[in-house]
Amino acid sequence: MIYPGDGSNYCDMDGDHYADYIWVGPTGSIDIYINIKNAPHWSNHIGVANLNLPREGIRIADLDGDGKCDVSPCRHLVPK
Ligand SMILES: [Ca+2]
Ligand SMILES: [Ca+2]
Repeated sequence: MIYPGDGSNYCDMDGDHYADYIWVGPTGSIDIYINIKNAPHWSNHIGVANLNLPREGIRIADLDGDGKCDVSPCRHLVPK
């Protein structure tokens, strides 16, 4: 997966098959806006976590195959 430098990500977080919007801040804050199927509107902001990592070290993908995206810190990807 190629990680966009601006922190914008689209991935299905709740398993409804519609991509949700995930913002990863420069220091690893993660905010989710669920796709409410009423473009261009999104759900209210859901603050999830702050991983205290540069965003380059965070990947979002369905890692366990359950149909919902997962957030994975990858410290080895953080530039030194
Ligand atoms: Ca979704
Ligand atoms: Ca998953």
